[in-house]
Amino acid sequence: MCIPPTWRRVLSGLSLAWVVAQAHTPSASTTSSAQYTLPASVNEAPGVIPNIKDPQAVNAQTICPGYIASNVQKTNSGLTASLTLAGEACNLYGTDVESLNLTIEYQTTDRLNVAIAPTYISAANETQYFIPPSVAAKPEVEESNLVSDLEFSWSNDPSFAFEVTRKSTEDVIFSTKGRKLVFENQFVEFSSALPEEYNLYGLGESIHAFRLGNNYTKTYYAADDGATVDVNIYGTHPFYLETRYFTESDDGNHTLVTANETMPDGNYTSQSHGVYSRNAHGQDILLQAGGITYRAIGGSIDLYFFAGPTQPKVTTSYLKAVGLPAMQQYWTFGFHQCRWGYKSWQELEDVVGNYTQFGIPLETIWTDIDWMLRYRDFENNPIGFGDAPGQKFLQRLHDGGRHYVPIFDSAIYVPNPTDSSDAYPVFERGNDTGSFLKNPDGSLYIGDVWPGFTVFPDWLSDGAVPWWTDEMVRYHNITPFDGAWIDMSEISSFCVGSCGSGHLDQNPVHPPFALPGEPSNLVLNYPEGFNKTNATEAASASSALASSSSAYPASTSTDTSIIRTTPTPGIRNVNYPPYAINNVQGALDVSAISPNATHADGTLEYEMHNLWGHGILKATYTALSAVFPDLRPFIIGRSTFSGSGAFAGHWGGDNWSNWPSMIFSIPQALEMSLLGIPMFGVDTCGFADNTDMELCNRWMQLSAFFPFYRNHNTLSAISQEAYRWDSVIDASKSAMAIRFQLLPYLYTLFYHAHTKGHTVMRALAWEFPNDPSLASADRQFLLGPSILVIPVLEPSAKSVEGVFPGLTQGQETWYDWYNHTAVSVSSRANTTIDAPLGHIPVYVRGGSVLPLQQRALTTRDARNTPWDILVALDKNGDGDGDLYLDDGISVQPNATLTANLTVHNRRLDAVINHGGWVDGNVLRNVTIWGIENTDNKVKFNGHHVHQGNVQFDKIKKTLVVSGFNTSAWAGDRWTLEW
Ligand code: MIG
Repeated sequence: MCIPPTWRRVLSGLSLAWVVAQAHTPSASTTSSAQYTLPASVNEAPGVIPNIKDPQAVNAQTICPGYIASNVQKTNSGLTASLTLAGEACNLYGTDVESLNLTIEYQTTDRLNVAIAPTYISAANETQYFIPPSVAAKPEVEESNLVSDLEFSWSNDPSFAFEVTRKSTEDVIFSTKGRKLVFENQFVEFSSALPEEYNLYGLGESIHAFRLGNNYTKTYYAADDGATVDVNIYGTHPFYLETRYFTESDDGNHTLVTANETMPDGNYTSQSHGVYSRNAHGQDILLQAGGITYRAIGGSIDLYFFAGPTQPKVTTSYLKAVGLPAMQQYWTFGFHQCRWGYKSWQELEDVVGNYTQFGIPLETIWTDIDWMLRYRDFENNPIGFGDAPGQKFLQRLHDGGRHYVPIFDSAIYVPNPTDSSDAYPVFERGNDTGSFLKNPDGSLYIGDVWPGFTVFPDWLSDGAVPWWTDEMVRYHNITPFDGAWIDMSEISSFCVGSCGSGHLDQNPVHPPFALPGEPSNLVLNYPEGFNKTNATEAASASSALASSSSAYPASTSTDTSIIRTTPTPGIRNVNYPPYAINNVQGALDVSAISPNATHADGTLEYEMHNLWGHGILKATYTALSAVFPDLRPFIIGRSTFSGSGAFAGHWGGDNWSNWPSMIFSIPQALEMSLLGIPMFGVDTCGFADNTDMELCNRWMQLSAFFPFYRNHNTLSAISQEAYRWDSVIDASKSAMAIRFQLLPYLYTLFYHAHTKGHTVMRALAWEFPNDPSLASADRQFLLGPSILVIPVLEPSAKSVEGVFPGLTQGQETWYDWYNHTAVSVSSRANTTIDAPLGHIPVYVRGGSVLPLQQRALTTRDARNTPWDILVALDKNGDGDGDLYLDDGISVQPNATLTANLTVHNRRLDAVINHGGWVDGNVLRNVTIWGIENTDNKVKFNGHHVHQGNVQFDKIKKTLVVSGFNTSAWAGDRWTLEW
């Protein structure tokens, strides 16, 4: 987050007057002239008591009447009915809507839609009941009169309720029975029973355990907070996966079982389904022992049930409905280095040079807001980031096969009208095209972000996307960047309301808080364990912290007022809705633009808030498609919505340089996987505070197995590039060696994600669906089906505890990546694995055939290295794998190549489908793990391989065959027999 909650409280003590101060920003990009510093009070608002924490809160179920269904009509794809209020309106957190339409659609064989929306939307009470399909994909009926395993049923006893049942098993997957439907203009509540100790996943974005549990409220209100456990953070993805485990008796009856880590081996099965609630409004979703309750402050009920019955099927269907993940360019899987505080092109070039000098791969160098002139998008700071030197640097960088990605902020500076030297044409062009959000009175909505007072693009206006596109094209003409990093898109503002209105003559202003490194914010913490590994430094750091305690005075804010509102008929209170969601920022207009900011078509930000970040990603996708016709846009965005993965990747931002942040990166990545944003990774080595050698060592290794691999750091924290410590150099190189070998595999996984909705990073529970002991496992993970990673996640450790799924049940074989031998363990429970610093345990699943290439300093060079084929045999001596190749950049590649590799009966068959893509790199080795014996009569394409090219290791059970003297993918097929 920009302003950690503690600072937020602390800073609220400043005077209410506008104050003039020197800008202290240690960044070269800041003006050195006197500048107004906004008082912290600009971001203060009366508090609210979240309803779920309010002892006075009334539970709608106790007083609201529910609805009665009538006029039920069958349709080609389902049914329609009318719902009428079953009694006197309760008007608890809004005005009850008298009459609703119910629409049931069987949209595909495995997707059922249950929609409930007001019959008549009154002008006075208008709210955005429906998300326009142009804003976020709306799944539609794809076939009529189809046969589905899902069944919708309903009753009016005592009031309208419905159930969704899986016909084949008679399992009720969603039931509102006994729970009333509440539908008011500012409050929509419905609820379903769930099995005891249910296994629910998803409902991102959150920092939370992978399995969500039944004591958790997921709040959606996109917030400038990326790291706080269990609160609303950047993204809104109201989709969950539920998995139910069963035992089967001889008569075919299945009995639900409660999953836990220590349960005995047994004969289990599982079934999974998915539920997507297409509502973008602020909301709380309560996971409690009895079930799940949705409470939104507007919108309609628009539920999509996905039948599964497996996780991969659910995920595929969900992603086909909301948007399959974008295909990424090959180079984006290289290693990325970023930090807040790089001051010049020269410094970037030095960092790149250092990576080369230490032999560590580096693909992309990034800049944070430091590149901008006074934090203004699309204007380079001539000090350090001049246009011409930038062009020369980028030419050299590109020649070396490397890339450059700058940050773009979501807010646009409004120039000081009284200062002609402050002109900012980017603003003028956007304003002229009506591209910015307005106040209800039609004036510009002016908030405050890095550059000072700012406006915010209105993605519902006709002008905004063309304007944004034009600015990107213009900027790229000056500074040929390769991708876009989109920040602050929640959308954030550092003040409450249109605080800049009438104050533009004070622009630029300094934010109402101290940046890291500014006087009242000088001392940064070190990770846990630092006191052991760095005793001397730790002692001085902690005494500095102690003596600096006055830098963090207790809050002196006197605004302790609390606002509780009650509904006014016919009027919505959008800034203080009667139902207060559990927003981490308190009131809805704190640290975000106000809910009454108004879009071109009259829609309020109240309705769109959680969609703003999705809007800028779509706009940026359009913009980059114009900047780079035919190239896959590379975008990493902060705030996302269901379906954003079709346009962008995402980073787990503003985490901390501490061990818990590293631990949470795994469940967060698995969640993003499930939600269709496979291009995900977190700020490696940690963002806020200082990192240390040990944490950075472990983290550089862990992130090497995440699809998006970027080291990023906050302003003023100690440097944390991989070459800063000897041990981190070695650890990074060894983990990157594996990553680079696996690049073709990772790329192929992305191809399957993009074309079929497969996942890339995978939870153990997904790959081993019949083992309920894995339902919560989130300290280890798989990359695709074949690679298992068991990282060390705590300081001072020399070993790690891990499980090897399916091994003791005799179903799976796991091979140690480093010593090539099969793991043997005696118990299904945790095994202690040796993992000294610099070693990340990685295993290959038996049954995998992996085409590998080699580490190089860039992916461009890696793509020119020889191929090795790794065969890890399963218990039957079989295996398979595949490969997808193309130019690695084009949206519609005109040349592709696929290969299927199968092993059976001591024979590997490679079948190659040529779609015009040529890869001339040689086949160097084929390595087979888990081979019991060989008569050394190895044949390649039917011809004996020379003895000297065959190495069999009886003890390790490995066979290495070399000397092929042919390119791996040139012909139509080849075979190897042993
Ligand atoms: O917190 O641009 O998450 O990655 O370094 C302030 C400065 C704003 C938030 C992003 C972070 C970035 C920082 N930004």
